[in-house]
Amino acid sequence: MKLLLLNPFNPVVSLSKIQRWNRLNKYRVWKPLGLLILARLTPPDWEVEVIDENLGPVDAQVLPRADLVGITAFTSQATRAYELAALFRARGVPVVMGGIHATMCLAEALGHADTVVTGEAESVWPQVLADVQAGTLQHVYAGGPVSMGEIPPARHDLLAGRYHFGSIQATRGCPLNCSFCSVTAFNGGLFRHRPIENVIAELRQVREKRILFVDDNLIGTRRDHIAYAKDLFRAMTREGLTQPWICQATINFADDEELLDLAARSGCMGVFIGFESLTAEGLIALHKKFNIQKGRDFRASVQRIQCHGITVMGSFILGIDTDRPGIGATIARAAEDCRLDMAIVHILTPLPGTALFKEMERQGRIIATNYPADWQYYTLAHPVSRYLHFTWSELVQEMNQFNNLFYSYPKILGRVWRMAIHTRNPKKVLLGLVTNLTCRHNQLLDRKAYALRCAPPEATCLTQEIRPQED
Ligand code: B12
Ligand code: SF4
Repeated sequence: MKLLLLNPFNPVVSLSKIQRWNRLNKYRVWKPLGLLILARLTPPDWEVEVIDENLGPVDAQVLPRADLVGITAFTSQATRAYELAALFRARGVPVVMGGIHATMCLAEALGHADTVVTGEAESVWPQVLADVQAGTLQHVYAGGPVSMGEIPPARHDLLAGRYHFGSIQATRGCPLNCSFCSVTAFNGGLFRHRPIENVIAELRQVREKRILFVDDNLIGTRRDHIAYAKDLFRAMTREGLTQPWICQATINFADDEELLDLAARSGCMGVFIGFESLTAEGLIALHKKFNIQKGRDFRASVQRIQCHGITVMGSFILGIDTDRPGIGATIARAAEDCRLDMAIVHILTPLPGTALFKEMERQGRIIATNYPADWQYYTLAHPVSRYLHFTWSELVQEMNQFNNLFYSYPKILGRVWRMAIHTRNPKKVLLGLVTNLTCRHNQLLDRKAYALRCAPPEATCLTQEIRPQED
């Protein structure tokens, strides 16, 4: 039996549109860990092939005939995922979909696939395959939060050599529940940890020289979460598994010197932190009050992390109801003042399943609703709703303003110079330079996409009607 597992590209951000010689590409693609776990869970009487379209688009006509096709998708990949599903189903091949989008939009996904697996798939995937063989495939299989000891090591041997970073996961879920984030809706309210010995055993199997911990929040927020992270980092160092790694974490990463020291010793070279908003009102609107607890000083926090040779990438959200015109430049200046090594700005986007989606839908604010075609714009780089103080083009201008200021060549060089001072490590400096150049290049691609997509007439800001009187 032949199984094809597919990770679709998004034509709006697709690498396949980018010149193939561009050496930055390897830094833009990330191993699809979920599919590599499914490959591991697949019994040996199935021949498995994993295809990541981000490495080059699939031509369904020339692929060998499969007995089953499995497709994963974030929301922004759903448009292409459904196209692929249609191509394979037209050839009589059953298609099963899974992942975050199919879980959050089950009824929609069932209209495009023979079967949908919702939630985490470890507990149900062997049954799906057995049912295919028995000819008794069901429409829906409900996975769900699995016991963390059940997660097998991913098939790291597949797609080896194509990515700059390997990927691994130690925790699932997040103790917080920000209004714009789908993690808690998908992984459940409990923040769960894999047994450390399983993570260590899996780390030995990663082929790439650098590692991305895909965890949404590797360190968590409570004392016991942080104790787990410390034990994990100690075990990595003890076992000599100290290849460079990066992760996502909340800002409290900065608050524990021992944690930072253990992370750095075990190879931590960078952390991605969601700052989201510069104001208390903005953070409250996003349900992320956590960032302002204990009178948090962002700049001091960033510097404490950098003192350990760890670079900090910050992310911010644009278009919150508390944001006002000029916010793009304000964020760029604040990110510079905080001495962030990299920064990225996302447009406030209602992703299905989030509190934000429900709220904006209730208010009738979501206007990119020509589904599934419009899902491809849910990349957080495109406006998809109406915003309180910005029209679509004003929001795009704010985004461009941030990028012009933060990713100008002189600013990039200044940051790389600072990185050289605080890391004293040429490899980290090189990675910092490449990441900065990649962010600069990505936003140039976004601009091309903005130019192709005209704002719909209803893309006014919510305060548009009162503007003439204001003027
Ligand atoms: C790593 C990562 C990335 C990597 C991609 C890696 C990759 N190739 O998969 C990068 C950096 C490229 C990325 C990009 C984006 N990401 Co991202 N990303 C993640 C992250 C942190 C981890 C993904 C992961 O590996 N999880 C671990 C694996 C094991 O879980 P899984 O993929 O869900 O798979 C399990 C199940 O879902 C299921 N399953 C999955 N697929 C399938 C398929 C079948 C057939 C079956 C049966 C089962 C099944 O089985 C698996 C085992 O249980 C997630 C958060 C999260 N917790 O998942 C966000 C997340 C997926 N990303 C998100 C977003 C929004 C984006 C972006 C749109 C925006 C951005 N700038 O970040 C872009 C997308 C750009 C595009 N191409 O359109 C959102 C998606 C929400 C949504 N509704 O779409 C998430 C959930 C984060 C969040 N805070 O909400 N991301
Ligand atoms: S802290 Fe990050 S992962 Fe956790 S809920 Fe908020 S945005 Fe999601």
